Amino acid sequence: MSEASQNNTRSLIFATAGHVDHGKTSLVANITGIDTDTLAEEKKRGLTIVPGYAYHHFSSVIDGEEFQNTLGFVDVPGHIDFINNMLAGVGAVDGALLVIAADDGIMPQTREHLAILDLLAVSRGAIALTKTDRCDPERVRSVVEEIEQLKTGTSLKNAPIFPLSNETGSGIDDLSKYLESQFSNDSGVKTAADDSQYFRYLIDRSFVAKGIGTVVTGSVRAGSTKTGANLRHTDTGELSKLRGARLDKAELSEIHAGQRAALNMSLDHKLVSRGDWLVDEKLFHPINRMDVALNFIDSNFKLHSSAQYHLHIGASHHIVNIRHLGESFYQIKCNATMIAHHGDRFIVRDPASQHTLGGGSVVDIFVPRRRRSSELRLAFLSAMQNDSLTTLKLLLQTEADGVKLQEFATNRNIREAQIDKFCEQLQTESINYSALSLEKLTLPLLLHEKYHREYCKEILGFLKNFHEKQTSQQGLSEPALSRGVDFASSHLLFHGILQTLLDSGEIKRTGTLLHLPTHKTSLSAEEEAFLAQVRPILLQAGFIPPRTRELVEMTNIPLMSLERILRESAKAGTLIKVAENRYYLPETIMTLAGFTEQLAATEEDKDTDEGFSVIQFRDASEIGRNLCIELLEYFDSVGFTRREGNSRFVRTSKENIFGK
Ligand SMILES: Nc1nc2c(ncn2[C@@H]2O[C@H](COP(=O)(O)OP(=O)(O)OP(=O)(O)O)[C@@H](O)[C@H]2O)c(=O)[nH]1
Ligand SMILES: [Mg+2]
Repeated sequence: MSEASQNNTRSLIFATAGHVDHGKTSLVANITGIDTDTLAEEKKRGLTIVPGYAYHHFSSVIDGEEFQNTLGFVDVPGHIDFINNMLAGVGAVDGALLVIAADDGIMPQTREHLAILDLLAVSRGAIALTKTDRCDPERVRSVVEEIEQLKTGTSLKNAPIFPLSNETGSGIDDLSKYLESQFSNDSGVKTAADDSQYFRYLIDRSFVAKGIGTVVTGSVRAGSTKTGANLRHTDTGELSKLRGARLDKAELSEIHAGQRAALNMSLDHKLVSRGDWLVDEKLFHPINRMDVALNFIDSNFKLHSSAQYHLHIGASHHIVNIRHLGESFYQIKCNATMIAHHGDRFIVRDPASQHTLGGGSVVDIFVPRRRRSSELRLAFLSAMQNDSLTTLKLLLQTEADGVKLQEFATNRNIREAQIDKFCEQLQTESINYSALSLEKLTLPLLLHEKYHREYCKEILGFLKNFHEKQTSQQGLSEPALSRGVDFASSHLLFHGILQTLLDSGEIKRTGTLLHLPTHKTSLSAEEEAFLAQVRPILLQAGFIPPRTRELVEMTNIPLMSLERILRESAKAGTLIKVAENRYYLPETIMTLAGFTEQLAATEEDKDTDEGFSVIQFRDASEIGRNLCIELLEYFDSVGFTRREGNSRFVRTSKENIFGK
């Protein structure tokens, strides 16, 4: 096959399934001409151990247009000992070929594999009844009847049954034709690049090819990419370049969802294992916990929250704890990192990995730290079970904390352009919301207008009341205001709401103090005179302003009066009180905040995640240790920095706290 026009290439991947020795590998060989049992041990023992891969290429013409189609096969082992390999093989396929030998009939792994396909919701498929050459027609008829019963109520209930013989070749053409016909029924068969999702590719093997370097094989589960692209390897977090791609023997310059492909990557092959992913940088999000919808085969099954279960997701296998949240929702926790997105299917097996217990689909990879099984959270998870736009509408109605689009998009693997389309649709349907830009998030938080208005009303009402009672104070700092209105949600959300009020001019900021625009404390003549005298002194002193007692000497104002005027000035926002005996000019605090941001950024560049210490702050600023502590505690108190043990982190940019 030469390089095909990308828009007209289509792929479907089928996994075989069924009991050991029932003829899966023989059938794939009959359809594709490829023997997938390539390992010496597989040849010696006459059975499949690891998944094998084979392709059947054919072209078809629809409405005068020619398509290049590829039927890919993942041939899995049937032997119970290799169930893990079977699970890795069926983790990312479009359809299944359940193989049952007419002489044996339905056997344990027939049932187990069908149950697994059912839990993975694989509904496209066919059932091959092999070895009919060994049985009389009566036997074939009775096994067909048994299979009809077996598949009832499973995801493969509509899969037709094809009696055939791998030995004589009878019946194989009918099955091949049926599989080929899956391409004319266009449901779910992707052709051109899918631009609504980011690229994600599931790796099943990696090796070194002579003269080429690391080659990985696997399947594109979403999106598309071109050679030359940089992709994130999920296990190491390394960025690696896609040097070339092949589909079977054809060189491709672009690959898209639904295709299996071998990729030549600039990665050390020893670091790559089955189950790792290559993903668009924007999608990279390893997790340790996820909330899922999970069904157990045995409805009486009792889950033990301390037990360690086996999770099979994509092509990887993890040891996990499972906790019931409510209804059919569970939380899965893993010490190793997992890669998953909304809708990914998985299988759970018992602690001894002897039985398949159940399976389900990922609901949310952003798990809240608190109230993990609250009614609100369960309602959130239920809403998440809808298509993206419906979910977004439901969440806007119910989430008083708003919907973080960034998390919504990453969870569901939705590209920004597609998110924009959803937002346009909300506007078309006159759903009113505010888009708050939160720091560190490229996509905004959407807050329904009904909640937004309520928050604003509370904040404005509180400020009005405050001004009436505290006439001499210019306003409150952001944390004080948040405490004042008893804001229960994150400071990021509070900050976003304040920003909308600042933007609309409904509130103003003087220094660190937030207030209604109409409110202004008037300075007495005494205070004006005092400021005129003291400002130059403070300006001159820079980062280390004189203490109150020193100011007494410098200004000749008696201590008691000086303390009173300083207090009044701080309330009015013309000076900032950092410690009991130390006041700063607002602009000096702003400069110090800028200095702090730089120090934090330098430490962040070191990638240690440790923030900066008082000692580092002291050495960099040349301010005495005690004053450093006072300054940093002040920064903590106004919400600019955050302390964790001996480390400090900048919480938000200085403009957000001290204005521009
Ligand atoms: N007579 C007859 N023999 C068959 C047929 N299909 C497969 N066989 C034989 O059955 C044996 C097992 O076939 P395989 O294709 O390796 O079976 P499998 O399902 O791939 O086995 P595992 O991968 O180990 O689960 C081989 O000796 C085949 O030649 C058939 O339709 N008729
Ligand atoms: Mg086999």
